[in-house]
Amino acid sequence: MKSINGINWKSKPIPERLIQKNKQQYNISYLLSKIYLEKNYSDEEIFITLNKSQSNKLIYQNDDFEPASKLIIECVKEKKKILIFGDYDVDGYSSTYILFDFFSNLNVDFDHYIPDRFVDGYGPNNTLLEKLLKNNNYSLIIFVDCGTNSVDEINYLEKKGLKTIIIDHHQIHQYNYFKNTIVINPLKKSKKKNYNFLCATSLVYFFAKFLTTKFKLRNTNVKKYSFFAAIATICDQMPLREYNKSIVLEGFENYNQIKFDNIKRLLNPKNKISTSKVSFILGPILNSASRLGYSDLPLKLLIENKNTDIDKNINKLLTINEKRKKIQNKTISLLNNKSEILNNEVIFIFKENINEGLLGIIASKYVDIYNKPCFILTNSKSIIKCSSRSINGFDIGNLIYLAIQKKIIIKGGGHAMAAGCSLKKNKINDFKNFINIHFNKIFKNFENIKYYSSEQNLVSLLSFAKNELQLLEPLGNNNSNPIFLIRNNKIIKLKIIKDTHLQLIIKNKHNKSCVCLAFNVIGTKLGEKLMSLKNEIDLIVQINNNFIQKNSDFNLIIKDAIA
Ligand SMILES: [Mn+2]
Repeated sequence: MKSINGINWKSKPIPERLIQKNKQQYNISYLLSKIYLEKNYSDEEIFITLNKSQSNKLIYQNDDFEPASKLIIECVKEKKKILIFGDYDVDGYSSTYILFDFFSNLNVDFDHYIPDRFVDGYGPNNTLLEKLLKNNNYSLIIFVDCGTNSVDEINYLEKKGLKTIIIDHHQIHQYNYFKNTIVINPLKKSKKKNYNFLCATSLVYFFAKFLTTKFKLRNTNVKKYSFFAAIATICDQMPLREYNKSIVLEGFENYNQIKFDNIKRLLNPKNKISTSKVSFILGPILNSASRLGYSDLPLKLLIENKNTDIDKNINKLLTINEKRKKIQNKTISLLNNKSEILNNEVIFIFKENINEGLLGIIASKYVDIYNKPCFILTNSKSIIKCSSRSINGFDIGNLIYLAIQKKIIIKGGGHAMAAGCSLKKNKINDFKNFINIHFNKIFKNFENIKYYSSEQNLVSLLSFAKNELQLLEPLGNNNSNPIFLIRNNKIIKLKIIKDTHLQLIIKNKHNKSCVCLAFNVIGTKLGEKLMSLKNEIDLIVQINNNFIQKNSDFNLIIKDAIA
């Protein structure tokens, strides 16, 4: 069944016996049972999803918590100073904030530092460390969401007699043994598969829980921290499955109970908190700061107590975000070489003098629209910087690691879905070829097959949306909103929105009608087809899950159509 977008849509064959078994065991519908099986949910995962209120039981133990806690206890006892060093994204801010808040309750002297994306770059470097150490007598540095591969920097600190704790989840390029450094990174021991996808903030959250018992702090509000673990998990594009699912569910549950205006004012309090609100509203606002050179602003907002200053920081952040959107749209229109994008399996664009802080967000925009891995490059001082985002099945964190080994790029890192690197200008073509060779190896004989869950009609979808869609939450990365096929639709009304999207009303043979949205389709084959349609058409759709959050009218999102 080839579609307008060139996809071969199929329905996943699931044994009838298994569908029936789940249906009875969990007292759920046939459709939901099938979707759980399609997504490979384990029994435990189904149980967690159906019984959300099992909070406070979340525990993660890491062998390195104990030695790391000793370093902190030593600082408290001996009145030594700590520096928290974070990353300039939601995961980094959240990790830094939790430690900041936690240390504020202890009698310990500490500072924090979020590097400037343009001046300092990602993670620590020796020049920066030298500067930070010059005026301060730090004994311990805690790196959060960075540091895993900072071998030179750790050696430098150890030589200076400092101790370090690294709390990070980035892929480890080479495991090094350090004398005075504790590395908390689940990827050190990759056997416990369940925990390989924790973001840095989740690690810090569990570490804070561990410290609470160590320091016998009864009044520390760990609840608030779980919300930060949830938003960092979502914004760092961690798979929303198994343990991460519980973390997000717990964080959202606690969000409703905590009074934390610093964050709540960024979200419309009338609507329920959801993964899409976090990834499309909260995340981009917080991340926009470092993209335009205000790396420490989100943290300033999080740690602010005075109401007037909270307002000031929020307004500043919102202004920066609007500016970011403008520059982003301008850049995208500058890069938009449609034929190059449509004719290649991997999007690879180099353009001079674009804002390097926006590379990643533009790459993820392209992945959303075209469903292809995307690499965006620009010049930065004397080198080239690249930021990339990927699709399931193409691990670009590993790809970057291989490219470093082959000396194609200078340095870089990341995880499966998002990575960054820097390279010399004369290596751009080598890098492009390297990526394409790897992509073709993995997707050899690649037939663009995708699966829809099942054929449904407007009535059955409405009932599923009302009663069961929320039993799949949190929807997002690796746990996507299910896709359905609906046949024989007529388009009875059509409207172009903001020059890029379509809003239409479809009607089936039983005269049932429904509002549909098709995003970013103007100028594409799908858009043309929908706009010129005279006959009936079979559509590939998702339920717009804003429906649950805003209680607005039921509507569908058109993803594709069968010619
Ligand atoms: Mn992270």
